[in-house]
Amino acid sequence: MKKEKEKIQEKIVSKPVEEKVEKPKTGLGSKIIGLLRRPKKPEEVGKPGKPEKAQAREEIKKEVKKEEGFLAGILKKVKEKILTEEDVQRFLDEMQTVLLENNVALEVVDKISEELKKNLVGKSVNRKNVNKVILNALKDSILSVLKQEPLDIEDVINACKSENRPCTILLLGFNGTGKTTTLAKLGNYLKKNKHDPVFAAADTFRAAALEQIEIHAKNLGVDLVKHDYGADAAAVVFDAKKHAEARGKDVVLVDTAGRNHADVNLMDELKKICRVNNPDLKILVIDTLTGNDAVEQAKKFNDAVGIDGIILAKADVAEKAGAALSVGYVTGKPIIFMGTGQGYDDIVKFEPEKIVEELLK
Ligand SMILES: Nc1nc2c(ncn2[C@@H]2O[C@H](COP(=O)(O)OP(=O)(O)OP(=O)(O)O)[C@@H](O)[C@H]2O)c(=O)[nH]1
Ligand SMILES: [Mg+2]
Repeated sequence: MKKEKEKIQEKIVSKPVEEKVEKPKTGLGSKIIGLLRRPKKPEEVGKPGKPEKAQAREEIKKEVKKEEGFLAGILKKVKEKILTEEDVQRFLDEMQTVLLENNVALEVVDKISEELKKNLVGKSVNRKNVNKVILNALKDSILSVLKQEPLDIEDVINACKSENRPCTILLLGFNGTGKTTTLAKLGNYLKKNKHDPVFAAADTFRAAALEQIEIHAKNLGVDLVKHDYGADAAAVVFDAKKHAEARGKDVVLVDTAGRNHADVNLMDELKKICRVNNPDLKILVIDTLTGNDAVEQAKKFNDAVGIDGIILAKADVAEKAGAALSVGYVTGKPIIFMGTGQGYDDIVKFEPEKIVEELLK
């Protein structure tokens, strides 16, 4: 009798998590959720009869009919399952591929996998809830890589105010990521929140950069401090700070030239701007459309000047945001805003919980 019972238990324990086969959908969320369903093995396909769960239950009932005491215990085993390393690994293998296909950085994929294993292996779950349990654990692990120490720029501005000095916020990053547009959006956002910013035109390098920021300053009714093309960018910021002090402005928003992190001269110029002016916040603007290079950019700019936060521009047009979403984790610095269009109001606070819901819906 004992042998019989053992055989039945083996059958139950080796039973697959889920038998349903679903048509693949598109998108990161549905792809990952799709992974929660294991397709049938070829030898299982086409087998006639009842679903395995019902079949197993019937067999148990037959075998232990007269032993009512055992029935409850065995049925519990039918309902519950201990997630093994193998169960979790099977899901992880495929999930990792989906994340990598969406440009999520390898170290972030490793971190998510490690968290998932830690939270799931050995966990006893009701078979009906296996998918839900894995999905919730996945949400938690993605959230843990998206969430860094929060940063509210208004808190920093107010802290400077209490010291009776303007707050200097510098935007920096690779060529064309969206720095100047983001600066204009921040100016608009701060004005709406009762601040009084001044713009510093510290991109004295790229053709038409001065005219571009001049238009934004005029449109928004914000003071602009500028020198000529080729002027020392550090001196522009210095003058803008003086201007803010003299006029009682509480924020200096600094536009810097786009630069390749591998260009030593331009990186030296950025270091000089920071050394001379000691900005209160150095914010890296990342183009969400950038692929894996976004992670490299974030690391290099952070190593060079020590960034405080990140803004993801062009989030409205990015399909594979995995790399951009990885930059917070690889630098340990928070993503604070996302650019969602080309208009002045197209900027939203970065809320990791919302992003995770969006990714996995
Ligand atoms: N769709 C969309 N486009 C954006 C966003 N932010 C910036 N852009 C566009 O991206 C392009 C480059 O923006 P800029 O602000 O000039 O970028 P930059 O980093 O200042 O460029 P350089 O100064 O040349 O390094 C422009 O066409 C902007 O309109 C955004 O959030 N969404
Ligand atoms: Mg610019």
